[in-house]
Amino acid sequence: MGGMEQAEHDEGGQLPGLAVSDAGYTFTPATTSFQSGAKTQLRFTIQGPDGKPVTQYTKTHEKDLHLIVVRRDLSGFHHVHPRMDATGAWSIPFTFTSGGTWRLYADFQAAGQDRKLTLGTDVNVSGSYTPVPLAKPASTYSVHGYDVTLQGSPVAGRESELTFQISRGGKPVTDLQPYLGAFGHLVSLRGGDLAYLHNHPAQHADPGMNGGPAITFGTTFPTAGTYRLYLDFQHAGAVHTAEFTVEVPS
Ligand SMILES: [Cu+2]
Repeated sequence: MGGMEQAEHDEGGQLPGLAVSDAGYTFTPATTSFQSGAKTQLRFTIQGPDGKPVTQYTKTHEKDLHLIVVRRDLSGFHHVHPRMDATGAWSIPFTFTSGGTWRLYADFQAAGQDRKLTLGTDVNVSGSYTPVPLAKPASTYSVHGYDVTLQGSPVAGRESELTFQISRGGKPVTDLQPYLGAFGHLVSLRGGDLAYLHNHPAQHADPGMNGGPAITFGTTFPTAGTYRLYLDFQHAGAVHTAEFTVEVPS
């Protein structure tokens, strides 16, 4: 799958994740109104250039489609993998934990297309809503007993190297497990418009390999600004997400 790695960026100038429709493909949710705290199904199709739901995909990172769900204030990040039926209808059980406007991103490559697309759409969730201010930039994040440290000095407009060091109980974790073909998946969302960047380490990870404690990414932040970074990694059979706010200077 190494050949699929290049098309992380839209070459047309528009950043991924900002449009509901691109290159003839449209992200079509079955409903855009939900209730917080209620078990529901997220259902949607990707409509193709012929107006019909796409049923054939090229796998990227072991999945036909990756779905990112995040509240528009950048809290409550989820990276999930819905199932598709024979008609091209995708669904996954989901519970929105609070009210507010939430953004869905579908990250996929339609069969026969030479690049990935990330389409985004908003849905509205009723229920109590307290905006969460974006956390101040910090280089460490703790989740489920893991401490994750971010090193790197990102700049706008060219590739920056970001390294995450993962430890647990003060000891470096050296047996990270491959998760969807990589030791880490990094989604970055730009504050203000929620433009979407998705990166993977250069190194491909096969089942049985051990990774860590460092995971390094080459990431190009398109502009100066504030970004929220979400790093998914897998250890001891569980996937964890570490979050960072990063200020990219002009
Ligand atoms: Cu995914």
